Amino acid sequence: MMKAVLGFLFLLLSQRQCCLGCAVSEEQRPQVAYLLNKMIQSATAPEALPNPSVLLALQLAREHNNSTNQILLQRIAQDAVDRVQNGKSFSSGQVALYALAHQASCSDPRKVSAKGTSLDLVQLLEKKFEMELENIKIYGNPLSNYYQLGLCVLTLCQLQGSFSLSKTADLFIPEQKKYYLGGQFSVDIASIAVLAQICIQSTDNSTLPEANGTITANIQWLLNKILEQKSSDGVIGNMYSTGEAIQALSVANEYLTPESWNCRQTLDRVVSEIPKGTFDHPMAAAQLLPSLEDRTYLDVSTINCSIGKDDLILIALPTIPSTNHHQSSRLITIMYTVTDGVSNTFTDSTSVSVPEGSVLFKVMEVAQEKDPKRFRFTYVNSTWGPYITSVRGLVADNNKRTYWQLLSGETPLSKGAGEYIVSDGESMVVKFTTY
Ligand code: B12
Ligand SMILES: *[C@@H]1O[C@H](CO)[C@@H](O)[C@H](O)[C@H]1NC(C)=O
Ligand SMILES: *[C@@H]1O[C@H](CO)[C@@H](O)[C@H](O)[C@H]1NC(C)=O
Ligand SMILES: *[C@@H]1O[C@H](CO)[C@@H](O)[C@H](O)[C@H]1NC(C)=O
Ligand SMILES: *[C@@H]1O[C@H](CO)[C@@H](O)[C@H](O)[C@H]1NC(C)=O
Ligand SMILES: *[C@@H]1O[C@H](CO)[C@@H](O)[C@H](O)[C@H]1NC(C)=O
Ligand SMILES: *[C@@H]1O[C@H](CO)[C@@H](O)[C@H](O)[C@H]1NC(C)=O
Repeated sequence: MMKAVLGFLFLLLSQRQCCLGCAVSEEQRPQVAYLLNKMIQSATAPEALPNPSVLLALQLAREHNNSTNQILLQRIAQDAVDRVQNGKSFSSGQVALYALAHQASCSDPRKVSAKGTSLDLVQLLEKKFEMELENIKIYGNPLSNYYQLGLCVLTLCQLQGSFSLSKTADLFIPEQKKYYLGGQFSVDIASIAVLAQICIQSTDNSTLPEANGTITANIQWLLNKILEQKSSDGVIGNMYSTGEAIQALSVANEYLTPESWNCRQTLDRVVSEIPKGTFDHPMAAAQLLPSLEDRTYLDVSTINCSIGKDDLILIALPTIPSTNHHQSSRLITIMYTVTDGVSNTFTDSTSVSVPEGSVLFKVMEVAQEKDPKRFRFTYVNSTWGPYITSVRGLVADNNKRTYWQLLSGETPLSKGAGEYIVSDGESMVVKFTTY
């Protein structure tokens, strides 16, 4: 009897260790503060873009600076109203993140007010989600991508928006074009899809058995695929998908066996990268942070708004010297190539000199200046930095699943053009590709 009870307790404890997620240790706390600091610094800079992912992360953190978050909240409220009023682009996933950030800040996403008007972000999201489903029905592809569809469902589920459960169950049924980008399984997309569907299973008791069975099978498949992407050192996918993967695995406890994943190993691995500057980009920090705090995007609806009311929790912010590369005056030489890998209409190369420590974007600018005809390009400023939209007039098109891929030799970069630091003699390639 006693043995059975002990056995049961042991099982409970070991399960807790296994999959319920894990938070950073006391010794690792300074690394969390370092990331919070990075996010706050960049988000409050005058030229910063309004960034709901950063606000969401700051609100999910254990320590806040309420006045900072209040400023950031106002900025995204204003930006949401501005985008709607002036018909600016506002994708489904963006609307979802803006709504989540409001909810996490204890501000009603159904009553977002700025400039004297009030906006219902949940209703807008319902509409955006419908448009995505409509596009899939007609063209077979969403307007955005399945990462954003996951964000839509995750958000509607938590904010009690309305959406069709059976359609949603079918939406996430495994298919190559949903979860793969350029032949590579996307841990990011899969993780958000898991979070969305776990949300449905844990909040909706009216799901029909058939839809519920589909959702269970979807989740199981996704989790297996995510775990297949785990390297022996604990990284899941790449460094930038690991935070979201931790979130997904943490909420999927019931689907996992204790030996399927070692949360501590994965967490220690990503934390060890923080002092190297790997997560200095505010988006990288924002997507990792919830996992360090043993929180997930599904905790948004349970945030206690009474805590952090009056700047009571302040952050002690030690600055860890980061391995920031400084530009020097020494010039280095890069071989720069732009190529149309879809229709093979052109391949042009040039040798470019830039100061040591420059990013790829700088190489592209110098080449453009030298020979605008061949090397002109356009980009948009996204929260991840400059996103290359066209080179030599050839424009990336989501409907045709084309994009401008960045490579070093033949290896795709895991960072954008604004962040990737080039080395002397390196061969940089910007290639029109399908994903
Ligand atoms: C879908 C996606 C793509 C699609 C985007 C088009 C589409 N169909 O929507 C495609 C496949 C084209 C793509 C391309 C790239 N991507 Co991408 N992408 C994603 C993904 C899975 C979701 C983005 C999204 O919709 N977010 C939600 C919406 C609401 O936010 P958003 O800011 O409006 O989203 C837009 C931008 O994020 C932009 N975008 C997508 N990827 C990237 C990468 C960079 C560096 C920038 C500046 C912008 C950008 O496209 C989104 C849709 O318009 C993220 C995963 C993640 N964790 O964020 C990776 C992710 C952002 N991508 C990444 C990378 C590295 C790239 C590439 C640089 C890869 C390469 N070697 O070429 C290129 C960008 C090159 C360029 N032209 O500048 C990394 C960025 C890591 C980092 N530290 O910078 C991520 C985090 C994936 C990962 N785990 O490594 N991507
Ligand atoms: C909190 O934020 C406010 C406004 O951004 C700033 O003035 C203040 O110094 C911050 N406090 C701490 C402890 O960081
Ligand atoms: C759906 O399936 C899950 C997992 O199999 C189960 O725990 C849950 O109770 C089911 N929900 C409903 C409403 O049937
Ligand atoms: C389902 O949830 C609703 C509201 O959350 C509750 O009123 C109802 O009793 C629940 N039904 C079942 C069968 O648990
Ligand atoms: C929220 O926090 C306040 C202050 O700590 C506490 O009094 C209250 O009970 C909490 N509410 C919930 C729902 O946990
Ligand atoms: C900040 O504090 C105020 C009360 O002073 C509270 O109403 C609000 O929800 C808090 N905001 C955030 C973003 O935490
Ligand atoms: C992107 O932002 C930078 C710096 O904030 C600005 O100089 C540049 O003009 C912007 N580019 C575009 C295409 O909006």
